[in-house]
Amino acid sequence: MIGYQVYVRSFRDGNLDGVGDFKGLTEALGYLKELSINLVWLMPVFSSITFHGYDVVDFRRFKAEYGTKDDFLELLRVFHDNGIKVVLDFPIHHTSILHEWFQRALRGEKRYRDYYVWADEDTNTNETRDWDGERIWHPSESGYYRGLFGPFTPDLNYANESVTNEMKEITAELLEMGVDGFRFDAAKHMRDTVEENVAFWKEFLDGLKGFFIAEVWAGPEVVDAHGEIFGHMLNFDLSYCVKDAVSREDPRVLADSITRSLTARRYVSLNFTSNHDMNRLASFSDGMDTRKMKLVFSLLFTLPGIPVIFYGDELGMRGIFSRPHTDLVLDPFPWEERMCSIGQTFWKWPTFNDPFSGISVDYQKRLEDSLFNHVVRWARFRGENAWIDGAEVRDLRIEGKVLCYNLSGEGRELKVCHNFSKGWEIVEGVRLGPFGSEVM
Ligand code: ACG
Ligand code: CA
Repeated sequence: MIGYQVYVRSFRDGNLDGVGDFKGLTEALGYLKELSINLVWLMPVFSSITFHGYDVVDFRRFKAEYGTKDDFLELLRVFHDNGIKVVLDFPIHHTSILHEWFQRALRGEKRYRDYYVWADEDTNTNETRDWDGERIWHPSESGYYRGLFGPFTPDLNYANESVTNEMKEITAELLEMGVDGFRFDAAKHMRDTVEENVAFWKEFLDGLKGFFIAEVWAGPEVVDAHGEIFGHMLNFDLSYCVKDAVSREDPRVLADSITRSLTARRYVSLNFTSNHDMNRLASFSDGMDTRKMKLVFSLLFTLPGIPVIFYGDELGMRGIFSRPHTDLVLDPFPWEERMCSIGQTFWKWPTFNDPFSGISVDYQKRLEDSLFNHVVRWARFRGENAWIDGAEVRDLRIEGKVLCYNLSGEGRELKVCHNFSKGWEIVEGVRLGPFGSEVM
């Protein structure tokens, strides 16, 4: 399988208003097929007032500018007819302060007050997040409420069965509608301890059938603890290390990560190029040149799990992550150099990827050795070798700057070598060009 993470607003426009939408995305089918994509993850599409959509106002409505429910159903129909699964980003850990439930809570309605988490006498309202020191408790006219991701997104109270049941119902409705599954946002934060959190999800997903991915941004141990329940886990460790290794021209960092995060697992690992919470692939560290980006793709397409492309990384779109301006990694996707053709989105001026940057789809398709064509070739290889998803990595070995390993599964076996250096290398009788890869 090959996955593609789409930010709908920036991807493709279907009604000439410059804002990406369901219709545009449906029309991009041909493009996705060129990349052999069979899993599409849509960043939040529910009604919300922000550009990112992680603060949902109504889980039963789509963002108006993305289209109607019928447009969405048509998208599902077309993608399903073409063997593509559609997975929705599902930020159910919190809601927007504008969600009706929170508004009613603020008005003092007991039922809805219990939908959220309020401070009592024992609460330390100066408590901060362990990873960046931001405050967790926020004042309101009716007391302090918990909002792990800030004051605009109060946390839902999953200790309250009514909340769990209501969210389960919404989840079931979406599956019923034809959605294939979800990327559960902030999945590690539903409960205080890892054990409780795992138990929560076990119960929540009980009886629901779908393609479930968890965003548990943590080290392999915590990811593993959740693995069996979801079946698919975003692999932050590997996704970071693959870029770090290529960037430093040293395969050891990656070899360690493969051993740590990709060997003998009871779930499928999602190995992504980058995502909306970090610098884009092309802007990793001090920036990656095309040859290095190519190697990252060659690696991701020859490792077990599911490679996931963050829209535009296949073009080498740049983007430096910064909070709160998280749109800096969400530039409009450049279909052609002028960025002014049918389907082009232009809801904002691109921050890093101006018109005529030489990265558009149209431009790169004409260049035989472009990054895009490189990705298409490897994607085709991977499409023809789907068994690699569940393969095992054997005999991981490093010789100088070359990493070799064997992949085995379903009675098949391949030997793969990757060169992390600028020069030519000959290892195990294989001749490898600068940052080149060979599969035997
Ligand atoms: C998700 C979405 C994100 C979204 C929200 C909220 C959650 O992808 O776009 O924000 O709906 C934490 C959470 C994640 C969260 C990110 C943004 N992502 O766990 O669920 O924050 C450490 C912490 C992680 C932390 C990460 C952030 O442990 O928990 O993620 O830092 O940088 C090694 C370690 C690992 C460590 C990393 C990095 O890998 O193993 O533990 O992670 O190093 O140091 C959106 C918007 C926001 C808005 C919000 C409402 O983007 O602006 O405020 O919605
Ligand atoms: Ca539009």
